[in-house]
Amino acid sequence: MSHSDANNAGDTISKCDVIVVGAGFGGMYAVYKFREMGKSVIGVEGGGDVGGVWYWNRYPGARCDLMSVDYSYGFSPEIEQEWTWSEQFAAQPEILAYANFVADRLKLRDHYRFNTRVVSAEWNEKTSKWRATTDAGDVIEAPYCIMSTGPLSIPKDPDIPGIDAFKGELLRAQIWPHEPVSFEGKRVGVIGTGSTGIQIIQEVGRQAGELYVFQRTPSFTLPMRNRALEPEYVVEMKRHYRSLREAMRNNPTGGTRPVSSRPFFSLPPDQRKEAMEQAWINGGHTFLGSFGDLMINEEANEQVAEFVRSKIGDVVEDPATAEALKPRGYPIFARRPCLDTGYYETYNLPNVHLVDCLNGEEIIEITEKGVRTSAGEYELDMLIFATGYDALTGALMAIDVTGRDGVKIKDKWASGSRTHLGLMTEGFPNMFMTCGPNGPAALANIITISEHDVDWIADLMSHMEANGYSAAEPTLAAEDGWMDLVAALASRSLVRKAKTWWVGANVKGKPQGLTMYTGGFANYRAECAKEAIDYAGFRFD
Ligand code: N01
Repeated sequence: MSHSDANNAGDTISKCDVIVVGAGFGGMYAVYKFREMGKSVIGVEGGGDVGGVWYWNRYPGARCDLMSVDYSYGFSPEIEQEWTWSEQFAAQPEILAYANFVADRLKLRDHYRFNTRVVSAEWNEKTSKWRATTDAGDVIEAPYCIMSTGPLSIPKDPDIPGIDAFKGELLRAQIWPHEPVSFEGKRVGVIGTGSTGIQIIQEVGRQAGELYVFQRTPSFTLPMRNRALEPEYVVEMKRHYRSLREAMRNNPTGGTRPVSSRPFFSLPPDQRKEAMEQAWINGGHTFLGSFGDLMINEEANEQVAEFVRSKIGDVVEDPATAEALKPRGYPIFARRPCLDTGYYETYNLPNVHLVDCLNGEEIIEITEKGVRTSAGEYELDMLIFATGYDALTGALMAIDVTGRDGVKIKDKWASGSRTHLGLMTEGFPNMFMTCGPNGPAALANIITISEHDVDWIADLMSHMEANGYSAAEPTLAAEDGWMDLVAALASRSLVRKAKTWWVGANVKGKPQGLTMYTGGFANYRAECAKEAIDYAGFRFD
């Protein structure tokens, strides 16, 4: 069990074996796993309860675009049997209910300090311990520190002057109010047309008096084709969970989505068209499962992009609006592909207006009354930001992390994140990340990755304890090797060709580039397993 001492200043120092930062799916599993290993664990979470991004993202229409069978834990056969998903793609309230169910069932809340943020973490070389300080002034000491801070947890406001001037209701998708919000009869503006904006627009467009969508870069979105799960199917799914999980672990996406090795141009044009029509009918991310080279063959990618553009043209009645909604200038799937339910149809409603901020009306400022573009002022009662996150590294960089020899993570990563396997960074012993930068996070199922990462960390801890080591960190050579591999894979991927949070382009001054591992989850797992054979890339003390 953890215990507390008084420090010199008279404040309380809590001591434990493992500090876990975050109560999203990664942090929750970490708390469970290390507790089951007999360790004392203290978790710290900024939100008022468990759920991570699903605790905060309560905006209308919030829903996961991975199937619920994929987007759930695989470590507990009991939980798999006890929990029943109602839809193929679950909505935020159901996902949050699931997180709460798991927390109750495994008694995870007892370990957490909620409404509390870690503001600094410092490695003490003499004691081989991390010392974390929270915004409540508490100090926690432990040999191990797990950063389950999430790739999408630091909201990003748009870089538009005048945000504070707006006198109407200003809402941020990433920290949506807990109370119900009414849109009825209101003039609502939305800035942001990524996955979040698309979900909000298709929902609020049907409720608001008038909806103005301020679109800078249009996203490609594909039909979700969500459905209720029939009880007979749920029974089948529960019976086959073990083999489904096994398949997920061996899949590049960390999910059950089929993958294809079929090159686009291996089929004659009419059969390619047929395959695309079928993918459109099937919905979800099935395009990526229909052809194997869409992210490396630009011409193949463009043909699929043009197919989707033609579908937009079929749905949207006003030709100018349809044209403005058609994404151009970057490869399809290089910006996070979205899944929607009637998104393009929303623009056929008389109260929904697209403001094309890319090829017409640039946003100049936010005013007391609304949004001023180069064409004039839009008066609004409510303005919604769906403008994304300081992603991948933002949450870790928001903590003042100091490693060996006083080196700060924000200095070490000033030109970009550097890790070994996305799990650890040289100079920061015993600090682990789940879904960390330079891993496959964002390109594969986050819950599968989190479970994998926590299990891998647990194995390393067991190895250290079996050998009497108190500190472990990757060697610089291992880190260099990993970063070289990440860069080599990235150089082939079309993902680098769009300006998105995936490449750090959405935050001013952030180092740019594709530094996620693009080799797929199954290969990532194999790389991590290879390291765990002898930990040749590690230095132990
Ligand atoms: O954020 P984003 P998000 N003026 O960064 C616009 C996951 N997710 O919250 O591209 C005008 O993708 C910006 O425009 P531009 C998923 O992984 C999943 O939507 O910079 N516009 C862009 O349109 C996703 O990728 C699910 O030109 C401005 C938008 O804001 C990730 O979260 C649901 C602007 C930001 O898009 C993040 O998605 C929701 C400005 N000054 C989220 N500044 C599902 O599972 C920014 N924008 C379904």
